[in-house]
Amino acid sequence: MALSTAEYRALDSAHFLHPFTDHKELHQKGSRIIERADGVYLFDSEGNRLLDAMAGLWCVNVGYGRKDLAAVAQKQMEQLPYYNSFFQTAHPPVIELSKLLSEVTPDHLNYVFLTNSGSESNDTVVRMVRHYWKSLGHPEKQTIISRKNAYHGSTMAGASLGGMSAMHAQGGLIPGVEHINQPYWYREGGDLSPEAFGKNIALELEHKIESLGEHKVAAFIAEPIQGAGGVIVPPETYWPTIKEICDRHQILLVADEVICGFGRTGQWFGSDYYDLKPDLMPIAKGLSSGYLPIGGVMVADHVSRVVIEEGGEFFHGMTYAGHPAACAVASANIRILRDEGIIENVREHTAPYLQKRWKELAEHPLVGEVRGLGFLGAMELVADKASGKQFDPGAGVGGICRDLSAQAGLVMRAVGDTMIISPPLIMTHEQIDELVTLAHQALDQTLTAIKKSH
Ligand code: PXG
Repeated sequence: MALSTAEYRALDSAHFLHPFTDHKELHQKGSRIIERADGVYLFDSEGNRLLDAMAGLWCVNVGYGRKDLAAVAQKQMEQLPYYNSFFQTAHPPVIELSKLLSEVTPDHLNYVFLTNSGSESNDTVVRMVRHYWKSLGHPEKQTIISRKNAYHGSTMAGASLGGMSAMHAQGGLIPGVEHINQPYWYREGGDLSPEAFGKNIALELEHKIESLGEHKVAAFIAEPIQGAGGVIVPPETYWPTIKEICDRHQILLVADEVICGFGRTGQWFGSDYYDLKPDLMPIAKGLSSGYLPIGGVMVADHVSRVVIEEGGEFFHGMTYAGHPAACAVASANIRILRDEGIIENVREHTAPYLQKRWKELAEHPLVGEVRGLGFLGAMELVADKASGKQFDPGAGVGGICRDLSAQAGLVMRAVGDTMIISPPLIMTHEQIDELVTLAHQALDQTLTAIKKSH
């Protein structure tokens, strides 16, 4: 089907309900139709080229246009397009992927439960941690502690674990989830140093465990660096304090690596970067670089032992989990990340350069704070640079900047008035320069647009 942009837009508006979208607003504007992609660039139906600083939705880690991944999918679909692993069967791609995952993830994580998405992975986390404690004779250990402004997916359990207030307001949450504050120093740190704030916020976990009763708490879940919440890089004191609290109490630590995994921090996992040693580790996105949908939960040896030896049947699973083509593509993607040295290159060369160049944007009059780590970055747009005063949320400054940025040829994501990047891990020095130049241009144009509207 090759239609004009106007025809695509009309059909899109007539028949397609988009995720996380205000449709009334979209129908007035019309969707941007992305037709193809190569490397770090997207091409739309009007012939525009865009530098994709979001790697799709934080996922296309090896970049677009890998014909070898397409060839792996085709070959696997010809050989065995589908089979399940429910009833005591398996197939070569699912076995190979499970083994590869045990090799690239932290040493104590040697089993994987496969799913089709990050959300399903977090549903699995809820089922598994409760099953684990029940199997050990603690059926009352049910509550999972999470954080405000966290994102753990859009299924009922994912949204409940998440701390997105707008999603919670839509209702339908599952019981047994409690939220503590996030380590968001720039907006919530007050007069404290980042170190003192990080420690205080981590200690909220201890207070929450004490107020709920340790015998009722199953797990704590957190992203090593909050992604969708606005790339919130925790102060250095945060994770060591959290880890120490988890070690001292009988609760499981779940590191949601859906965004931080597969090289985004310059290490294989955020858990490697922060030395978290999680008991469960949900993964998705970079697992297949988004080429096919797949997710999973890595399970620590002491948890898998209970699931295998003491839990009886684990009543949980999805038809397409461990899909042969998705597994084959994920394995090939992991080998690309490993054998082409992509993660080392990010760690040693391109991430330090990206962080240096990205942080130069802090000079801009619109920018209150710039932060980042590895191939993740955030930049807070403010009404007053000195005080950090925010714009009226109704003004939609982040959205204006995102749209002007796309017009200039750069995809950034706006979380409120925070501009976010999470580029493909193959981005070169020259492309990083292009990213920063275009982002600067978008900031200038945003400033002009704001001045005009006053
Ligand atoms: N955990 C984390 C940390 C995520 O970032 C999920 C779980 C859920 O994964 P699935 O595959 O079910 O989407 C995510 C997903 C955004 C945005 O607007 C972020 C995500 C998904 C959609 C939009 O930044 N992250």
